[in-house]
Amino acid sequence: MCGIIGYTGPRKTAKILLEGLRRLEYRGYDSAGIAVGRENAEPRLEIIKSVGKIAELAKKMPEDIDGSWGIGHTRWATHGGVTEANAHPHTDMSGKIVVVHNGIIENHKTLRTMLGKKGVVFKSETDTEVIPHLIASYYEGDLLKAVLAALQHLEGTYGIACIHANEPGRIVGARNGSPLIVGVGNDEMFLASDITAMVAYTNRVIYLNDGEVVDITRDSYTITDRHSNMLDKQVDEITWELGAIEKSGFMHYMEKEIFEQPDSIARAMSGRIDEENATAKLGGLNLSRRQLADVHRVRIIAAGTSWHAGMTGSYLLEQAARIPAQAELASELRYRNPVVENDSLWFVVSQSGETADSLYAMREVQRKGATVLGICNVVGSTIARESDGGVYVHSGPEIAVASTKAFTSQLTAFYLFTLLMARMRDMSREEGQKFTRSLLAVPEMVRDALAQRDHIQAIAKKYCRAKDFLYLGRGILYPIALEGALKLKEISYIHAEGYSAGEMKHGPIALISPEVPSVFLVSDDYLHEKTISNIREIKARGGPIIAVGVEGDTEAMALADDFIAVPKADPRFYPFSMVVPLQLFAYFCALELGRDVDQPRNLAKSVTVE
Ligand code: HGA
Repeated sequence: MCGIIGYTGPRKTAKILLEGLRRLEYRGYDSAGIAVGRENAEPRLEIIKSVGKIAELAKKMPEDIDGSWGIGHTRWATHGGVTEANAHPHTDMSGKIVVVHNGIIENHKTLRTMLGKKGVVFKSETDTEVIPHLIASYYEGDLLKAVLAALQHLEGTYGIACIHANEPGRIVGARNGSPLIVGVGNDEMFLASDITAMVAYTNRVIYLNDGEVVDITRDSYTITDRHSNMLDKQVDEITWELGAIEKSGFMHYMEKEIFEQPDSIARAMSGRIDEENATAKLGGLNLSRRQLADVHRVRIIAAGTSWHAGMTGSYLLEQAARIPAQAELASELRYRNPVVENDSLWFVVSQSGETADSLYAMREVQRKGATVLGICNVVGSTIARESDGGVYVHSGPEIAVASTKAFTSQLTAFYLFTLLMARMRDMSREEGQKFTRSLLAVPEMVRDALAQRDHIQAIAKKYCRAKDFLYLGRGILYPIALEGALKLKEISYIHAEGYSAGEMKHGPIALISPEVPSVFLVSDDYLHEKTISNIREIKARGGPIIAVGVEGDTEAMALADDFIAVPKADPRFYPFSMVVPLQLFAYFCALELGRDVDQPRNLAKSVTVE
């Protein structure tokens, strides 16, 4: 959350910053600002801020604004309302020291009082503003030294970028808990919260770790720890290109990402299936066969959509590999003083690999001796680096705030892991081959589900004015019902509840009326009849039914007011084909209601604050 960009070099700085912010906008979009430095006889900084999206900031940008270094920020407010005064960058009293910040300074009240006593007058309500004032209190002509001294006082999380009007071309950055990446160009340098902001200019990056500080000019960088000890850091090359973060003819990133799923799922399993032995190859787990054989329980830490992927994974692991498994909400687990058993293997699932709740929960269980594997999309992210091993899902950049393709790739990772574990236990080669064939057929299944686009759009048009929805499923489709409801809430702002269909009669059925549609996920497995009974219960009370079911299910078709068919398959794999119609349904409802699909209100991608 919150996006930071810094640039120093010969190009038009304001343009680079604005472009970078547009790419980072999915991280936060309630207000934005930039500071650009000009190297004249009397160097000066120009600061422009605006409430609203980057487009609003762009409108305020003077024609002639230019400079050779600067920083920018797109905000998702945590402390202080959405106002221009609270938008970043923030400055010290002289206006010469300028800071952008991602994170939360937890001791900001104490620091405010301390600085106030020294005569500092604050201009904003943010926690961030203490940082430039603190730096100013130590400044004696060297920005790096002053930043290092100021950092000693800060408690909480931060990724910061800082400039001084009198030190042209120099940017100092520091990281503790919020991502920060250095981009190394030819005669130019970048600093940003994520790679998307600079991939148009360089593919050479350095990932900063917590506790590291970087000092850049257009042709140099030095990285130290907070005690000025020099660090020798590796420069990584990123392999994906600009096209991966463009809309490529689609109206929204979300639509593009939904339609990319046959490819992204195929990528997630590419090179990881051993057809000969009907098992999976997951080199990144860093666990021996013996260690894997000793796993008696799996626990999965995640939040939001990733939690739904983890929950689906837990059902599958239990069913197919006969390993007890449980998905845990990261924000709950961390403060529950969790019991870490010796024979448990832990997973942490996070698209960005930066989700604060999941990261802190992971650290907590690692502290208690757990081995934690990461399932992440973003290569080099904090969770990917700090976990004990894991699986990259290779979805490619996911820009829409509502996750779609990362979800199905996370599912793929769990299906691969289940295959591996099951084959080490009770699953026969023959059964393994059947499972493998089904897994390899998933991209095609998803393609078939996507072909229902127009039909789903028509259904969305019919129902999108409803105020409340219920999403209902049983067994492995229960987490998919939760995911469907979450998608609808996130982007259309329609209230939706996901429930286990069997749980309806224990309370939620009281909500049923002709105004409250229920979306049912109907498998053709051992739960089919039970689910059909649940549909009848709703129907008897006048509730409209939209059913996502299997081709040829005449019973479900006859009962439902609207039916979306997916091809018949091994029922364990329906989570893939059934989540796709729910993604499309949410997308078309949001579109019909004129919502901001890619950047829904109050949300941001990559939740890097608790
Ligand atoms: N605390 C700062 C930065 C917010 C942030 O990082 N959000 O993700 C503020 O409220 O401005």
